Amino acid sequence: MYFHFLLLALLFIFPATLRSEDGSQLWLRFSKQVKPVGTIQVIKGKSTDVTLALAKQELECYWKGGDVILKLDPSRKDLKDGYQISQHENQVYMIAGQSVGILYAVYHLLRLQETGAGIPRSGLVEIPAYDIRVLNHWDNLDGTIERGYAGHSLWNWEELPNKLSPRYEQYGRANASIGINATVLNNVNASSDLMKTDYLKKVKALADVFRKYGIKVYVSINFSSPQNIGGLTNSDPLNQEVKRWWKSKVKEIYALIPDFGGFLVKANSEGQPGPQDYGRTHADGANMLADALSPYGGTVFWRAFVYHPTKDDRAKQAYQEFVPLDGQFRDNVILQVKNGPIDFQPREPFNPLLGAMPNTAKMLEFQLTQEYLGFSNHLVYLAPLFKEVLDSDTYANGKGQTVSKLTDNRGHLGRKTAIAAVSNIGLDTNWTGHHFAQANWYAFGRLAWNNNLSSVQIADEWIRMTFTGVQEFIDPIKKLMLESREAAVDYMMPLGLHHLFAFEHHYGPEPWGDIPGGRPDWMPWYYHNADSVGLGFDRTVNGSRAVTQYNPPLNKIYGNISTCPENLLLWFHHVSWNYRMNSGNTLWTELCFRYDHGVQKVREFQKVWDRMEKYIDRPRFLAVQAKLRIQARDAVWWKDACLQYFQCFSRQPIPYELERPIHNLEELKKIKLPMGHHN
Ligand code: BDP
Repeated sequence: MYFHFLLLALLFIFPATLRSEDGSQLWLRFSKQVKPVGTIQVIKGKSTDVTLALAKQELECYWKGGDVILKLDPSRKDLKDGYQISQHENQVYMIAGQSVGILYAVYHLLRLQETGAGIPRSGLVEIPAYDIRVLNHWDNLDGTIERGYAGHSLWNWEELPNKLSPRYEQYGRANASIGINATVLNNVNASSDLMKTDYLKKVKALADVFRKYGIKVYVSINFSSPQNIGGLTNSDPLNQEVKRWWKSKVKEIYALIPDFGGFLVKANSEGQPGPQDYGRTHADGANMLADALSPYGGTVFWRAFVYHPTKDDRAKQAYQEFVPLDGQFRDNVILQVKNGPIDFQPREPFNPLLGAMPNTAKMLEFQLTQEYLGFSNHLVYLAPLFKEVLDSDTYANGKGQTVSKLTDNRGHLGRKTAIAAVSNIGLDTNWTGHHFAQANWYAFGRLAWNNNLSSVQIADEWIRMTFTGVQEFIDPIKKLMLESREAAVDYMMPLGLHHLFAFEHHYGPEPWGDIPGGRPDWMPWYYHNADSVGLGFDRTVNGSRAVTQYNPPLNKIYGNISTCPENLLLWFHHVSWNYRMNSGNTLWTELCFRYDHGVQKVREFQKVWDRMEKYIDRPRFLAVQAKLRIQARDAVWWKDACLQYFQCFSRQPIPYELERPIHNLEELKKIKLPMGHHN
């Protein structure tokens, strides 16, 4: 008994030292305070809100400052689900229109506490940049995750709705702490089964857990559901019976989940069914679902990721398909557009659709799961990629129309705004496989809340909360994180190269990849076009003309080899091996230096990391160290594979001052499974 008491006391007094350092707590590593310092007062009128109660509880547990007053003020509609925080003497005053705003304010306060920052004298007001800040899970009903590298799905469909894993609460809390307020539970390559009543009850069970955290549940639907599970003869969106089927399905859903968010739809893309199967347009399909959802306030996210194996450049197809439909979508449809015109490559120009279709609500889709960035083995901090896209000027209607401005609450058409990211989380103890991949989940939430935040600031916050406030750790690790995306671009696909991935797994290099009779637009040669003359995809007016989808002056800037940014050069141009780059190097030499630079960077990251041993716990230190070793080996693999393969065309030596290849090209061609990746 006494022993137990002692143990309990120890746990209470030394939580930080006894805490298991397995990454499971993410950035939420607040230590419990022993004795409350101040009082927490709630002014809430008649509300008996669980979210408010949760907000209060979080403060009571972790707040080490003085008195706090939480005030719900329904008249403050201007705040949306944001909040206002001010400070008078030793008392913090927080106001929000809605209870979720109070919860967000509480996490803001705790973040300031953990990072050692203070509340500005003048106070602060936070209003989210986007209304819907949503994670897309590509989780299948059998528990696997498409492109998931952090274990199985969090959702245990077999045990639901009766058994609720404690992970569901933790998931809700983690998302709420960064302002994420929506989740799409299942894969865009959707099973119709999810629309069956048994499954909808499971969805309801999850929605009931997440509600407290301000998170609304959405699902991906299979467009052929009426036919697949409803017994109808087709799923034609203009068929009255089909419309009725969806209407009654939606009614059933809202009876179970009154605040259900809506549907995400991948239609007529990569073999998925859709309205075009019946000669209808994407607008016909989206509007039919939108009409079913609209009486309940539901939203349709209609994906623009469509392309077909035609003769025309894949990068052009979504634009060609959707631009003629501008203005035809219902108000509760948002077109969900991947950040680039191809597919989540290490670097793409922004998707030209984002600067088109002025009469259609559009939202960005990012990918947190590192399908094309080394899975959960490579340390790649993605905030710089997100910022690059958000800050891109589309020149829609002149200068200054950035992607963020056109998609967030400043540019909206009186409709809801949204931003999505494909999740990188699974059942792994540390949620994301790589401890540093947590930073990408964190960064997405923070940018969805405020797209003006900088990559530096987000990294700084995240490091302080996740690891330590010691400056000797923060400075070098922040630098490493900020350089990591460019390093990955360099060792994988520098200068605008893209899609050199192995077809089977998208992990390692396969620039030689070719499946006889396979779809050309799934083959690396389709993208790199290496030949004896040079390298790259000619998308100028003399080539595929994809440049014409960009607003002036971007069409000219990208279309002219001497003004095209070098980091996108081979995206837009077929460039001769001896072309002079800005550095004075030829294209071939520059390519060699870039690949080498990427490798050297990862070697440097290893050195930086090893010096950090004394500042953090051993388990996480060792885990990251092991991952960096894999990344370093992979970087060399990429460099050796790509340079030796392209050398067959350039017929020039790798500059002699650079490290020589250590792999034999023919051996590399035999690799079938991702190296270093556990299956
Ligand atoms: C590609 C993935 C594929 C997804 C598809 C999509 O390889 O698994 O289904 O995107 O976004 O990146 O629909």
